[in-house]
Order: sequence, then structure tokens, then C-alpha cells
Amino acid sequence: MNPMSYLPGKFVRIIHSGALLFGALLAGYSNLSAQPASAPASSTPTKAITVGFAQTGAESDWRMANTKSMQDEAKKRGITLQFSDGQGKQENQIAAVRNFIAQGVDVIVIAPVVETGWQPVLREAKAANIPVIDSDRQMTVTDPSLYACFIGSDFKTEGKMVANWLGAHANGKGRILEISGTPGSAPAIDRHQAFVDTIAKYPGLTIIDSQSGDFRRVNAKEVMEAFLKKYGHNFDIVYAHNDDMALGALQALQEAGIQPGKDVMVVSIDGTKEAVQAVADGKMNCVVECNPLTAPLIYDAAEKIVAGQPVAAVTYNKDQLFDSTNAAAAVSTRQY
Ligand code: GZL
Repeated sequence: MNPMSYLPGKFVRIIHSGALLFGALLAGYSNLSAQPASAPASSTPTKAITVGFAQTGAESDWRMANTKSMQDEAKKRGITLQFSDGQGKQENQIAAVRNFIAQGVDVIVIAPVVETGWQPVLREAKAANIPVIDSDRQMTVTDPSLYACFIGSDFKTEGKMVANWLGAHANGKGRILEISGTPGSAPAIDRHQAFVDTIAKYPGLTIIDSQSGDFRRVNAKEVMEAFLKKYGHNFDIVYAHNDDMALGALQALQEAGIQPGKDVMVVSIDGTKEAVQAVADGKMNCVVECNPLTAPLIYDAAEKIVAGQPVAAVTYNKDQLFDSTNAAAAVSTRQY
């Protein structure tokens, strides 16, 4: 039923970024603007395909926009979408993938909540001749043929962009409180490590504490409240791994009488409309985009795989940065 004709992805998470970059250059680097990428004229499949999508959960505005992108684009293309909300639990996502295999869908898409633990179910999909697309967050596999391709953002680049912005704008004030994402997730791992590696170039910038807010606004507000109890006002910067957590931290700061964006700097990643507005209002200082509107790229790849055409092993979004120089003009263009 499902041609095992897709070319196995060459992307293996455990390969160092150098090879990754080579893979990306080899495979073709695709830019995704802040608008939903208009799908290039892909080969119209001979029959409407069925896609099983194991989504991470509904933890943030980013995730809701990603889900909506997948649902709206499926309708537009006449794709039958079997959708499963993993509620932030890997076991739920694995159960959903097994269900898709039993249903005999044409393509499975996984937005993996964490990097590891996927190989057994990926082998089951391969044995059933159902190709898998890794969406949004990377999975770590030792066998690159276990999924067809990765489509998402380069979280290391995002961490570097935020760190370099601070290097240029922190003016020597460098005590950083980090509110990190879901433990074990590719964005949390990469946005932390790339940030740490990059701030090492800037004397004075240092992380004095780090706690996970699990990419959730409410959790991050509690983390910020705990930081305030522990450090008072003795810190200069809050670095949140996503906008929902930055906005949760903003609430705690304001309730403590601290003016975010002025008394302390607040920087984050995602580029939601609410966060870009906060930058325009001077309540946040820098937001790096991480575009969730990837459904056109995902379904292009799915349709190509079903049609037996090769697909790029790695497709990265192009992420832009918002600060006081461009946020106000950008707010009205934000699609999520
Ligand atoms: C990044 C994505 C992250 C977002 C968060 O591609 O996996 O998960 O940054 C979301 O907002 O919860």
C-alpha cells in the first residue's frame, strides 16, 4: 500500500553539526518566510493521501499555530489528516504512531516531544513500509533510514542569534537567569548549549541560574517568582527558550515592581505576535523567530515521498530577529 520508495533521510542527530551543515547544504537549504510558505508546484498526487500526525501537545502559542497550520493546509490540499495530541507525553505519541501504522496511513509525521526513544516504533513503521517525516524537533537515531527527512528550525542558530544580540547590547551587564524548555527536547538542549558556547565570547555575560519552565507560560511565571525570591533584583537579563515562558516571566517581574525591558532585559525565541508586540512596547528586548507554519513544506515532502520522488534530508526555516529597530513594523505581519 505504501511504496517503500522514499529515499532515506541522511540526517542523523548524532552526527556533529559540521556534517549536519554539509547535509543541509547538500540537501538544499529552504527558507521559510514569516508567511506560510506558499507550496511550490509539487507533483499533484494521483490520489488524496492520508497523513498521520503525532503532535507534541498544546503547550504554547507556537504549538497551537503549528497544529492549525497542519490542519488548514491539509484541508486546502484535500489531504486526510489523522491528528493526535500527545499532551506532552512520548508514550502518547508512540501509541499514536502505532495506531497510524495499524490504519495503514500513507505517511506519518512526528513532532517529537524529546529527542530519544523513537527507534523501536520507527522500525515498526519501516517494517510496515510507511515513511516517517520528523517535524519541528529532531529525533536522535543511529539508523538514518528510519525516517525520510527533517523539516523545522535550527535551534542552535536561534541560541547563537540571541547570545550575539546580548553581546552587542547588554553593555557589560551580564547576570543571566535562564528559563529553559522541556528537558530532553531538541530545542531546550540546543538553545541552551549554543547560547552558552556563544556568550563565552562576551566577557561579563554568564548564566547565574537555570530552571525549566517546560515551554509553558504558567510554569515560567512560577520559575521567575522563585528566582525573584532567591536573587531579589540582583540579575540583569532573563533568557527564555520560548515566548510563552518569557511572557509568563514578564508577569512575575511586573508584579514584583520590576520594569521588564528596562530594569532588566528579557530575550526569547519563537516570534509570536504577542512577544513581538512586547518588544515594540519596550517590555521585551529581543525575540528570535522560530516559524511554526511549516505545513506546506511538510505536505510537499509527504506528497513527493508517496509519488516516489526524492526529498531533501534536512529543510531548515530561516529565522529572523526582532528588537526595538524593527518590531513595531513587524507586529501587523505576524501570522501567529
Ligand atoms: C520549536 C518548538 C518549541 C517552541 C515552543 O520548534 O519545538 O516548542 O519554541 C514549543 O514554543 O512549545
